[in-house]
Amino acid sequence: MQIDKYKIQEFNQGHAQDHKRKFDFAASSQHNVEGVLQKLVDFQIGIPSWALGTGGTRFGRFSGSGEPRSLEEKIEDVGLLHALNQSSGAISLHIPWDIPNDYKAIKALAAQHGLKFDAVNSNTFQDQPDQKLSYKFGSMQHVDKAVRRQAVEHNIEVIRHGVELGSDSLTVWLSDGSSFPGQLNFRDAFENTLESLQEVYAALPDDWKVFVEYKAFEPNFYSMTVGDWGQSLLYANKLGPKAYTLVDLGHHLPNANIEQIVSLLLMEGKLGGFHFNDSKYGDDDLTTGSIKPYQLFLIFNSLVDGMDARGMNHATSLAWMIDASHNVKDPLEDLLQSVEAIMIAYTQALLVDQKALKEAQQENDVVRCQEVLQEAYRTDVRPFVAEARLRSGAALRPLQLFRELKVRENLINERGLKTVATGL
Ligand code: LRH
Ligand code: MN
Repeated sequence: MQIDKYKIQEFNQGHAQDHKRKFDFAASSQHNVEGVLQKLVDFQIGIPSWALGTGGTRFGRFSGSGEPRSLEEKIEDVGLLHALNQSSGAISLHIPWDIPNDYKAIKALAAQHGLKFDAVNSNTFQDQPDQKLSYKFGSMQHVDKAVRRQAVEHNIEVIRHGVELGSDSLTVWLSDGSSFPGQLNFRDAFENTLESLQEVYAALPDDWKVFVEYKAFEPNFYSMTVGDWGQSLLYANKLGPKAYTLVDLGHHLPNANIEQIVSLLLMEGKLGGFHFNDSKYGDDDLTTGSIKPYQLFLIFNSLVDGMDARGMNHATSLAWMIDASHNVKDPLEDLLQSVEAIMIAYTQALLVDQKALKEAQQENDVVRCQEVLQEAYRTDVRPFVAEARLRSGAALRPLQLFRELKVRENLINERGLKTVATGL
């Protein structure tokens, strides 16, 4: 299914007056509105190919309908999102869930939808049917050199797929760790993992990056061999200038101060990118901004402050990606809400009077510091995000148009009721 441009223009005409009233009001009390809007137009978020179907838990999966049956249909689905918000201009593939069988055709299809290929993801957290050695006790940490070798070769194969598709980064998330005290020698596990990552690093093309994604627990529940930002930074520093850390918002211990972690990784020049989602307890992979929107704003405040301090281009310097799993929502509606939440948090952060905040911090005027931050957080920035969409040829209200055009019903007619997408 494709959404015709005129359907979007027609929809926007119906909402133009209401939008103009709200935008003019919002813009009247802000400065550098054009600068903010240009940053929003340029800001593109990578959509995970593994989150276009319905997810589940070990207790069950309630299948959705009209889910993509192939990589081609996944690219079409991301194309639908991008047509509606012009902020979803990239897809992040997971190998072997999405092995491209015809690189040329897949690249052409993606280009047709205005999509790039973001970071490619390796998978040594599952055993594939034709796999010789099991990853039950880990992959790059494994005590058996042959298992580590197998994991390295898989990552090099993933890089090869990425090069063919025009991607320029590899995300390595290792489920490696232990579930019981004594099961693992932490030092050996670290050194084996570092040695394996060094072999993968050596295979990276010159202009590529490798993102080392950390996670506090699951599927191992006593230790994870890349368990927190410090361990990920240790690997990235020991690997070299092409290695960075990747922050998945759901991969922290309860009450971790993620905005501080982000600020320090950025200061060190070792923050590679994000997997945006939200959570209340564990790695819940819920809709971004659905549980802790203030934390998301504070993270973007750290990002804007840190990126401007290093003169970084906001849109292109980091990998902005979503990583979510949809157990009860329509996957596409969930992703539309996540992109909206990210754009809102970014806009609020762009409106923070950083100069006033710095002055208040220098005077230890704690109350004033909070007032400056919350002035931006409590500003309804949705008219700015909508105006950026309007200027990009997208819909003023993507979710409403998604429903009015009965996109899911159309996909069901095209694909059938009981189709299941590969992924989580
Ligand atoms: C691990 C993770 C990782 C992906 C997987 C799908 O929890 O966040 O980024 O490989 O989810
Ligand atoms: Mn992730």
